[in-house]
Amino acid sequence: MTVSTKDDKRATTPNGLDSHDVAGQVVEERQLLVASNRGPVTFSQRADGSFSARQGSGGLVTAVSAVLQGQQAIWIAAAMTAGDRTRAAAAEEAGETLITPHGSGSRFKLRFVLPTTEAYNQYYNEISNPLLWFLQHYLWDTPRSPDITHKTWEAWREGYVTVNRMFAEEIIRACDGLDTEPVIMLQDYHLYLCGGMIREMRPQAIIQHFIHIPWPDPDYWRLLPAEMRRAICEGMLGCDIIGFQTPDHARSFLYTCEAYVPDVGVSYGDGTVTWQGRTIKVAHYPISIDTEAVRRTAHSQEARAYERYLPTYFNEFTILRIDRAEPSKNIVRGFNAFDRFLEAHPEYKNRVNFIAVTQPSRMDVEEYRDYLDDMSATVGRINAKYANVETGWQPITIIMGESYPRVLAAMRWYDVLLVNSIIDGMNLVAKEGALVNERSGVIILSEGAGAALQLGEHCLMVSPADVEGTAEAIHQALTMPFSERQRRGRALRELVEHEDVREWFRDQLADIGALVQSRQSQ
Ligand code: GDG
Repeated sequence: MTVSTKDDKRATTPNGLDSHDVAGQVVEERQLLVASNRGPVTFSQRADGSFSARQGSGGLVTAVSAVLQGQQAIWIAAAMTAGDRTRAAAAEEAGETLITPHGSGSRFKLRFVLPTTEAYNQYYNEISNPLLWFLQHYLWDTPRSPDITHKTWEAWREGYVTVNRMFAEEIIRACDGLDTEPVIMLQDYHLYLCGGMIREMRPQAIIQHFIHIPWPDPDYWRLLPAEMRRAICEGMLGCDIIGFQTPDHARSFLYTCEAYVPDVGVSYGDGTVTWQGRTIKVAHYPISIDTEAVRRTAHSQEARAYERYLPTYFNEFTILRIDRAEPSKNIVRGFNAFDRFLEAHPEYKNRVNFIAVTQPSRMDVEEYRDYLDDMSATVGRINAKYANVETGWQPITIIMGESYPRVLAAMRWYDVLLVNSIIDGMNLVAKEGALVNERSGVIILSEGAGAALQLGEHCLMVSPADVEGTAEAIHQALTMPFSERQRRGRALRELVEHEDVREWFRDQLADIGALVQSRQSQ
């Protein structure tokens, strides 16, 4: 088990790591190799041939970039854009194995995996997102989908397996030539097979895999053919430590291994799986945010520039939501709940605005395009129903596009933040809102968000499909006495301040350190 205690979590470096403790020693002695589908930056080539690097969006990149700021880690990612590919080709031509993302302010270096467009498309747009993400967020309308066909199998073999192998091989290349065994930290559902592949090629490897998204019950995994779900579990069991956001998801993984992997031993008490002569630790590490950086960005010049135009969207009361245009975030039901609230409480007409800051996401997947259409159609319907031609009031505005300073600027002023995900690994927006909001805003939080475990007590909790209950929560939030808003707001802020993303990182490293020590003493 973890050997560190709260007391020895002194923050002495930018990462909160102390070379006197186990976590600090790990990074001092060993190279960190982080692998994720999406890299920390995407490259574009300027007219003069030079490259610019731009930080990507999404919860994983936001969190992992934060903890790697001060690390000389190597980040292995798939080249996702034409700019990435050109940058990788330029590096190869120059004989560089590692790319330094100039301008990102980071110390880490990058190595790209370069699958063919076809293989990448099968891995990302046929298996990872429509299949695995949908499965792990219970998004299927099961009487109708999914259909696992020969095309799915083709995408699995030629896409998912192929790209996972490319990642594993690139990681092995990055290990070669290092004096000490590096620490490999795999990220998320795109790389389930990677751990097993690395283990085969390098039995002594130290591998940790963190899953940012939920892990459903074994019954739901049955919707995948036995060969696929078993390959996923066994691939993951190639690791030494498997991390989830919540104890429930960790437990669910143990159940799934017990159900589908032959000859495993599962200890629910210890949180371990024994398989093929090794013991794999399964634990939970709730992710959080880089509180200092989030505050800094929320008050940066770039964010302040939005102070002029964002308030034009606000009203006496402002409800805010911030998400990728993503079915699991339950955006359409959130709009419907607002519609129901206005029906039940017409006295709020003209006085409350709902702002949805939305980033189009995974537009290569049909369900995502359809979902964005559903969002627009719902907003159109609700706005047409209530719009007031005399005052010019329209209840809902969608602000589309990508800008992290803008979302943080908007979070400073909400009265209500709506986070009603169907299910969510954690949900960083809830934590960012809790930290930067300056109006003692109330957070309406889904019971299905991992964040509920830590923040739930001070939020208004809703069941994600409960449109009526969400409408009532909106009313409760808007009529809440200010003193109660303040009390809740303060409690939320303090909670987030005490659970920085560095703790998430540190706790994982401490467990890796303990593992390395126990191996050395054997
Ligand atoms: C996955 C899991 C888990 C928002 N708009 C922009 C932007 N953002 C930032 C937010 C937040 C992040 O992106 C989104 O994080 P979430 O946690 O809300 O959601 P996912 O992207 O689904 O993340 C999730 C997370 O991984 C971490 O483990 O919490 O459960 O699903 O920080 O503020 N960032 C940029 N531009 C925007 O327009 N750059």
